[in-house]
Amino acid sequence: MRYLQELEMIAVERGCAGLGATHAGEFSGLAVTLRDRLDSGAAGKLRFTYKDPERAADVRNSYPWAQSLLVASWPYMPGSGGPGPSAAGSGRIARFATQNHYSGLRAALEAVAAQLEADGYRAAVLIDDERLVDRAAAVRAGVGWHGKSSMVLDPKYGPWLLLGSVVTDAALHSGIPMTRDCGKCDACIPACPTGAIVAPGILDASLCIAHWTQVAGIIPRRFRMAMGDRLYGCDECLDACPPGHRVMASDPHVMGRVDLVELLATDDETLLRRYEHLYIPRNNPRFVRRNALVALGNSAAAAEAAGRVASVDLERIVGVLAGFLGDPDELYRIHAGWALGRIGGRVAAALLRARLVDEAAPEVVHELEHALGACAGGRD
Ligand code: B12
Repeated sequence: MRYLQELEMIAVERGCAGLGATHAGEFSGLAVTLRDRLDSGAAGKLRFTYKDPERAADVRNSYPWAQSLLVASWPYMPGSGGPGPSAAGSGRIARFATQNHYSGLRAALEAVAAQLEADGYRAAVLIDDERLVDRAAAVRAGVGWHGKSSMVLDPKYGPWLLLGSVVTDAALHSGIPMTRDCGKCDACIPACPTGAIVAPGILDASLCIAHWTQVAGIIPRRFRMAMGDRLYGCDECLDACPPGHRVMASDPHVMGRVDLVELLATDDETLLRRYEHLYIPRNNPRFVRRNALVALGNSAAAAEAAGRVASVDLERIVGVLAGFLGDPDELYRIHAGWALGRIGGRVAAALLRARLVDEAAPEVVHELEHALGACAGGRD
């Protein structure tokens, strides 16, 4: 117990909210849960822990010597502020990604691992890894409880926590899971714009906006309007969570606002450097630009509807979208076309009509026709 307290001190001194321990045995029922979600489509398109459910459900499959898991939570609020007011041409990044919040957690866990190694034990740091379901480990180690949003919460920081573990062959006392739960509160469930929390504690990733900002390919049309001005991630269920409100209110900083027009003019190398802390599918910046096109259309349409955009700014935005409408990359033509349809008006309609004359790709034609219809009738 004393040894665990010493290790917790190392983590807390480096900024962790807490460190708990649990045995390294299998998480019962987890492999079946992962398989069920894969089979039903609720895992969405991201793989990570779903790549090999049996492996992710028992860390000893990856580390046969493992005896214990030391699990830390990292409060990234205060320190991530909020996105501030929206404006035409401005997008937002979810708070967990406004900067590399994982680096502090990693440094803390590496210090814990170094101490274990200095004391003759084996140790490996696992954060956001395919080989461990971080939330299952955190709950069993007593560092938080499973919220109805599926986030792990603690009483002080609510859901504004990142999680990570050290696997070790030291046999450390197991933590006691928190007895707290969300009680009658279910504020997160109606707060989700796409109904992704399908039952208390169960997220259907295929309906989650954060998921669609992080996968490759075309964003299905029915999620594009719901994305709003989000460039990456989504915080709606976290924002709505009462245990997190105090810490949110204590952070006045405006962070995570992005100039979408500037982003769309930025070269690949610069974008990859700027967002190296984000998970970008195939490390390909075209997926960041795809998100930016959707967010640009939404932000301009919302500002126009509210009478908050100067015509010169709107013209500039329409001009940027028109440029992508002629791009060789179909992905850009599809999302730029949609964004023009979202903004609507005579100029957007004329641009879409002109593009349709030259467009040969059937999927793009279909999207552009839909966008033209939206210009006329306000469809999404
Ligand atoms: C894939 C993934 C995603 C996917 C799918 C998320 C999901 N729910 O599975 C997407 C892209 C949607 C996503 C989104 C986000 N993610 Co993510 N993601 C992951 C990743 C890589 C794997 C998650 C996983 O294995 N899920 C498998 C399923 C089975 O686990 P689960 O959903 O937690 O399921 C548990 C509950 O359903 C619970 N349960 C079952 N029945 C019931 C019943 C009740 C009543 C209750 C209360 C609970 C409950 O038991 C299950 C097993 O523990 C982890 C990192 C990792 N290696 O673990 C990060 C991780 C979960 N993500 C994280 C974050 C920060 C986010 C976002 C907040 C980012 C953002 N702002 O956009 C959102 C939150 C959306 C949400 N409400 O979950 C953090 C969560 C920290 C925390 N405090 O919980 C993690 C742990 C990363 C990290 N190392 O910190 N993520």
